[in-house]
Amino acid sequence: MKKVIKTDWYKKAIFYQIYPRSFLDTNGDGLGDIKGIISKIPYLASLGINAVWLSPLYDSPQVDNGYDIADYCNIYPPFGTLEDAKEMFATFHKYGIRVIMDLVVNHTSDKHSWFVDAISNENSPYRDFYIIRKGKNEGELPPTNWRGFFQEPIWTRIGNTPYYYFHEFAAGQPDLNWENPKVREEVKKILKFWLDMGADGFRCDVINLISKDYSRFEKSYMNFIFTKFAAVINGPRLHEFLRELSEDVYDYYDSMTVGETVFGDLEEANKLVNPANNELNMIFNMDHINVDSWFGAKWYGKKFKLKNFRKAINKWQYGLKYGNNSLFIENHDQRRSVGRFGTDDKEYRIKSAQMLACTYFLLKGTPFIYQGQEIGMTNSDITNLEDLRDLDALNTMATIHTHLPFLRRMIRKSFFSTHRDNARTPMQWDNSINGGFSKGTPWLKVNANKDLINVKNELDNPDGIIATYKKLIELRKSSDVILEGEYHCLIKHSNSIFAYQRKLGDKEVVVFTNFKNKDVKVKLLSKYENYELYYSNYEDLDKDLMKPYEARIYIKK
Ligand code: TEU
Ligand code: CA
Repeated sequence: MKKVIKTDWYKKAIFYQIYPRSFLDTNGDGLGDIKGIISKIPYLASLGINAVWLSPLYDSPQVDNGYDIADYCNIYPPFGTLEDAKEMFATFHKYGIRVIMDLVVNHTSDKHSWFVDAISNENSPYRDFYIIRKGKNEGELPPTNWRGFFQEPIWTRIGNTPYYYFHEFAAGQPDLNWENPKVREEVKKILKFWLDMGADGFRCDVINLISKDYSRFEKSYMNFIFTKFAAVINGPRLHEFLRELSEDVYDYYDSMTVGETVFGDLEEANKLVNPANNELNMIFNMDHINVDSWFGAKWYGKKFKLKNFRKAINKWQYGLKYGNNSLFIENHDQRRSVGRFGTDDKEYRIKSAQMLACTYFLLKGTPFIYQGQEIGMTNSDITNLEDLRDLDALNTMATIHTHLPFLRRMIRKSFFSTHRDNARTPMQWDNSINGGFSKGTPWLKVNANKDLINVKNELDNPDGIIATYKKLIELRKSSDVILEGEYHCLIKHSNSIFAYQRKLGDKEVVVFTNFKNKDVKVKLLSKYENYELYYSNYEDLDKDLMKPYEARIYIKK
């Protein structure tokens, strides 16, 4: 095989993220499936998007909805078959849409044959695929008392042996030992398998956790969060490992990668996406998403302040030297954006969704739309723990019940508005049974507002949210200012108005959005009176005043 000259198509990509189990169920088992995805490709194409990211489709016990993979080269049977996947790639490509898969290789499932073999005996050839250590006191205690992202103890004992295995996420997600070159060779085989089948790249799950600093593993027995972070985040060989994947695999395909980085910082990011380093094309940073929580722990809510949001946006817009920023306000781990960031998911739901769309979509970078975001889907209306499915959510609530019972009531409210199932409720297509998602019993409760909020209603509404996204996509596709222009923040201190300019030579695109549910005076607006108004979500515009959740886009040609 020969190395290819990359077209860098990701720079012009407009992504749509599909969460397969909640997208469309075609056989009534309550789970979305590949046939459902295929049947909606014309709809996706009609939005104007030209790339999709698919959350995991691989065979998996679904402990973490597919982020626990038992067989990387097969499809989870309820989702379909490899033949279905091939048809899906081909159909997307026919519509000019590229497809990236979710690559989850920081950990596997505990049902993966490597892991099953690894724990079956100490001499297993797969023993060193994982991170296995002897516990303290002949195994009575784990090597350390650390906890992982899902609140679980980070070490789980292997049967009644003195040994423990390491897992940053659930016990069903043992971490791979990337120091072992055989692990890296297996990962390369997986990449090739999918690229050869038709995938155009990967969204790389928690990619900055793959290299660990084992020298810090015994530093403290106690669960000091920063000691643990230093041991697992941005480890010493991260850059080297990623380069190896590029040189051995990605260089041979016109593919792209976007890495999810956990608590990633700008300095690391600039190394990861610097083309000279040949590691990743883009990364997801979470700074702007984390502004309304303490330490990124979503249920420890913090009041949203536009100035913190702006600070996070500016940091990355000005600070990322290479590659492209990934622009997003939702994904399958976050609550819905309407009703968040100071916006309203009731009276001003549509205006709010449109305003947020304008705020992030024309920034410098590559935008992502998460399924349902284009119709302004709201948080789940589930109020009982029994109806939730996400293990992160359930573990968290269990931890609070056990360790912080006195905070239970207080946290309950923020918990229900922030857990991950909020974004995972079934897609609302129309006002038929289960919002058109499934004729069976959906795996997660459909929101009761499905008769009001659904794709059919949105498509019928020329002033709706889909219409806004279409306009934004059209502008992105036709404007070199959006593609290449500089970013300038126009209003630096307001806690109501977000305003920015994209500039290329004499050409400009200017965006103003109002994050408040009231009128706000904006003197600067009059400066743009003579520019062409490309879009607004209101009819009669004031010269220097913005209505609740108003958005405006001006163009100077
Ligand atoms: O998420 C990584 C991650 O650490 C968080 O976004 C996490 O969900 C959050 O901190 C918990 O509150 C990725 C995937 O996007 C997520 O769906 C998986 O569960 C996780 O990795 C493990 O694979
Ligand atoms: Ca199904």
